[in-house]
Amino acid sequence: SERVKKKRVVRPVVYGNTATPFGFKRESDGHTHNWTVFFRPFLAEDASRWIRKVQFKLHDSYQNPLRVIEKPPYEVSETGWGEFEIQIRVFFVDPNEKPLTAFHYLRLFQPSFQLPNGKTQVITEFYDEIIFQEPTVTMFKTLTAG
Ligand code: SLL
Repeated sequence: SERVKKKRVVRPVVYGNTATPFGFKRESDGHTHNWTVFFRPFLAEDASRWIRKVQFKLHDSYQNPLRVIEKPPYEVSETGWGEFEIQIRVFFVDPNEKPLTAFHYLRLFQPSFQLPNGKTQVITEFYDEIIFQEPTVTMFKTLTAG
């Protein structure tokens, strides 16, 4: 499909996870943490204008490991006991624009911060930029529309 020559559009994004320990090991399944993995634009904006959906592929030990999120916030909250790599796939509103794949290693134990209430929280997040090099006409319009 038609592309906008010599144009480049950059979208800063952030992805990562937070985790909080239960403070005990759950008898029924051995789970020890609540966690949330997320993908979001760095700037406050409605990313659904240019993101069609975000897929998070969890470890096979989870039921329905492929989680598809069609609206912001693009995130999955779960419980568990172990760390593993999550594949994040971002699909754009124009299907002619190739989906983006990122990998995030889910952290449950490090880096851990003390909250004012004495509880601990793990936060690990990464800044990145999506570069649309000669985007499709549709995508360019969507990305640059005021
Ligand atoms: C490990 N390689 O051994 C990793 C695997 C798997 C994590 C971690 C629970 C899944 C469930 C869960 O936390 N899986 O019970 O649905 O550390």
